[in-house]
Amino acid sequence: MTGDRPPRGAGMYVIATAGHVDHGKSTLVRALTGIEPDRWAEERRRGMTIDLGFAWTTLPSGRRLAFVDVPGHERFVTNMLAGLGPVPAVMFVLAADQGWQAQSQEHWEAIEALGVERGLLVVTRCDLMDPALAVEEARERVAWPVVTVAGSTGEGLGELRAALDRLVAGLPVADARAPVRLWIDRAFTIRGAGTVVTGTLAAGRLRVGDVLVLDGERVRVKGLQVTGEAVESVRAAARVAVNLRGVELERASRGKALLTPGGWVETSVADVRLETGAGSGEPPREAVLHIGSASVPVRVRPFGPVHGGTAGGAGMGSAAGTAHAAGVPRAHGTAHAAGAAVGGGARAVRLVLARALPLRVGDRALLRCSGRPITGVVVLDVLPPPLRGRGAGTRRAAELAPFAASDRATARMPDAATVLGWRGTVRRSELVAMGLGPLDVQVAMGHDPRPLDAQVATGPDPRPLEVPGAGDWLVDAGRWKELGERLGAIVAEQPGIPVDAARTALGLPARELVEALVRACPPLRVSDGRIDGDGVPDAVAEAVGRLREELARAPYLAPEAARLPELGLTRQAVALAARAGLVLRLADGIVLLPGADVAAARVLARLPQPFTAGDARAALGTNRRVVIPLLEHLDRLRLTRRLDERLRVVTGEGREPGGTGLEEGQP
Ligand SMILES: Nc1nc2c(ncn2[C@@H]2O[C@H](COP(=O)(O)OP(=O)(O)OP(=O)(O)O)[C@@H](O)[C@H]2O)c(=O)[nH]1
Ligand SMILES: [Mg+2]
Repeated sequence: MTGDRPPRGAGMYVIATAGHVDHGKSTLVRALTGIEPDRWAEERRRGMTIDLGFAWTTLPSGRRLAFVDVPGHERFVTNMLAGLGPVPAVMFVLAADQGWQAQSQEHWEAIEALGVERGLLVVTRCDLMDPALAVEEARERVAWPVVTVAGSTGEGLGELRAALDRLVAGLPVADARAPVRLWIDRAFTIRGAGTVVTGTLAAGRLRVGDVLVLDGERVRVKGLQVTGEAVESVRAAARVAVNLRGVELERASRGKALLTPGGWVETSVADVRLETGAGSGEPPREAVLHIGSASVPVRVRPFGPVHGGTAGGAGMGSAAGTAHAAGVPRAHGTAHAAGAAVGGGARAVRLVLARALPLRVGDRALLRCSGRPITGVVVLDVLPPPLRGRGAGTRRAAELAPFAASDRATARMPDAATVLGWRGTVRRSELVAMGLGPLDVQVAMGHDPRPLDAQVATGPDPRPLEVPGAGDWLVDAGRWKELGERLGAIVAEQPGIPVDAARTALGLPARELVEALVRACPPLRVSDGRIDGDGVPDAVAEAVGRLREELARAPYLAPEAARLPELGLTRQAVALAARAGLVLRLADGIVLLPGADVAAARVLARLPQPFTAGDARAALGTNRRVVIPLLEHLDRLRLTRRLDERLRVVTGEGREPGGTGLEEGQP
């Protein structure tokens, strides 16, 4: 069977075995594939599977099927779970002469907790006893099709192959475009080739030369094998062996994962819903989390109880579900609105992992704790907020309550809009890495044509979720509106605030978000890296009025620096008025009215050319303190030109009658 060449294009499938020790799992795999799954001498000596075994065959249809053969002994449950973790279906084996045993039960609970819904029940050793009783026992628990066989005599294997063909034909097609998370289940070295890891590729595709992430570091795929044959590329599902360039064996142990760069969040904190086994009593404080081939000790932190509500997890869920189905961004704070209880069988808890794992929203995993039944968990958030301060746990519980219904049929999952509502601000790439694809989110880039109120409207909106933001950043629409209001208040209080200062004041992560917010909030505008509103504060406008009166008779005789504050023109007021075009600031403490420069050039044009600073001072009726910076300003505007240390001329531009409408000497 090993030499079978599969027909081109036939898919490959991977399933795991399960069942009590000695019930005949490995015997069946051997009989079906011709490959010995018990790889170790110790396993063969003891007649018992200790670690995972791997074997494959071609089914009558031409489909290729690989088995991950697991140990049944209770001491090796961790190994069993490492094999079961990444597969979509199971061949559950029960000995006709032994019936339902302890690890039959434990394996079945694990299968349920991990949400593995497809499988085949194989009652074997039928040569030893009539299978009727065992079949009946199993049927009380397992709703899968049943096949009766005898692994060691070969009886019923034809029917078993046909049943396996039907099983895999009904499996969902693995998504080859998904990011790769190859949970390593074996790692070894081959002389001359270096480190090789194997795993069940459940989704995505691998190519020789690919760069992947292992333990936070980039590694390159040097070679690939699928069921013993070298290949250039492989798409899920498949059993694969990956030869890694320059990776030491210690770095590539079971439970680690090879990841598509940027495709995953590696986290050591996750908020999860407890499913099976969570119905009664307090959850354990410490347990082991099993996901993929990984098993990691975790601390379990329940959130504070939520007061004032009934056991309304499911009810909350359906109410919030309506809003989300309509694709409407949720106003900030809605999640806090209802006091839904997280008790009553529905549980959300925080897991703190002993080491970071690549997790995403919707992942199923299980918790084991000695003396307690297995608990299934579903990941709700992989970048949860730190719980700081009083009431933080209660608030978090309320946020999670709509997703904590223990009833699988009504349980909902947080989507991109939910997470955005929780966080307020999130990177689009982070949502993707969390498993909340970008497809339903279109960033409005601050150009959403609808007014802010409409952007947070609660009415049904058939368009894809449109959220404000900038670049990679998305902002919850309710938060955006609130930020716009706060920015308006900040600018009213501190007109001309630098963009970076506004970013800090608003607690925003990126400058581009502030700029987008300004664009979304007319009449706010950015100039020279500062944010202004419309006009200037009344006090500044009044001070400019007083300046105008003061300059009415002598438009070029700027008030003394000490006089400015008396007029109400503090340094800050001058800066504001200058940016708003209400005054002409020649130098520190020297302020004229706008247009005074052009008018001065016209006066100077009537002087005999060239002229001196003294000539200019007399013609303009001002003093030396003002005339020097004024002339320098005119030089910069190219209205005058300096000939030497003493002399200037008015240029052509300065002499031409301008279209400014300004009267000579009357700016
Ligand atoms: N008579 C008979 N014996 C069988 C049959 N299948 C398995 N056995 C025997 O049962 C014993 C256990 O078989 P295995 O295939 O190693 O059982 P297993 O489920 O893989 O055991 P673990 O991997 O240790 O959990 C071996 O001695 C087999 O020869 C069968 O159909 N008929
Ligand atoms: Mg075995």
